[in-house]
Amino acid sequence: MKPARTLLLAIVLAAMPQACTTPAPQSATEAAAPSIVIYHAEGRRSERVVWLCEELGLPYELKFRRGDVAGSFADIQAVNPGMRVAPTVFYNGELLVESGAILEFLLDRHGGGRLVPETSSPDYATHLRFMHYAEGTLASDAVADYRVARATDGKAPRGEKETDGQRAMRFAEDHLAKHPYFGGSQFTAADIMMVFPISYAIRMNVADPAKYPNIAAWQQKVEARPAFQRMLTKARPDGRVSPPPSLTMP
Ligand SMILES: N[C@@H](CCC(=O)N[C@@H](CS)C(=O)NCC(=O)O)C(=O)O
Repeated sequence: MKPARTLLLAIVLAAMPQACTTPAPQSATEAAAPSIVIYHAEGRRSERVVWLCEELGLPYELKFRRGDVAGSFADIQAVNPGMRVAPTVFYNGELLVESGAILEFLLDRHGGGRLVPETSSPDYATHLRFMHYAEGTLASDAVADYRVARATDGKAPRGEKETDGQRAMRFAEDHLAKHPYFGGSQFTAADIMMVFPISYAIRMNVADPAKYPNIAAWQQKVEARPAFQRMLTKARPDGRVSPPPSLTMP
């Protein structure tokens, strides 16, 4: 073979592997965009996942029957027969339940450090405390108070002695007397977690809102966030649908 032809062949062969390689994705975001399907019921805890996705700018598909909470739960039952619960989320087809765990999972994969303090920060322990306090203490105590009242006289507990739910509200109130957020010095996913049990305790008349002025100011502030407002538009377009009955005032 003539030297010129050998050189040409070498050039062609060197170029071939590149020509056969799969084209690179257009951007890292595009490559990483997951499929997130949120099974939701209006006014329920699945709003937390929608709110977080709105904060992070993460695309998601929202499934619920507008104005029909029972229908929304029937759809959840069909895809998650073992645990009919809102939120039920499918992440690239994988089933996720427990709103706190779902938020942590999405933040680990897609947060890029947003809405979670650095582990070395003094806020980190505060953030973690309220991430878990929201369901582990406040929601469980407020729901227990509500159920006990409904099973007895149906009246809002307003005696001298605090119920467990009221004590859990006071602990949150005292925290906000010293810190602007449940995340500590900044808004974090812990604040997203805390909105549901706090509004539940107030709306159901488990706790007297007049006793929690710091909570009222915090709630106004976090619910004014554009991502919360977008969540409302998409996930609660007609307000609360079929809320459980509030306790009656004694
Ligand atoms: N700890 C769970 C609680 C989930 C939960 O109880 N969700 C309620 C809606 S807010 C539910 O699905 N209840 C079942 C029903 O109403 O049938 C979480 O945070 O995801």
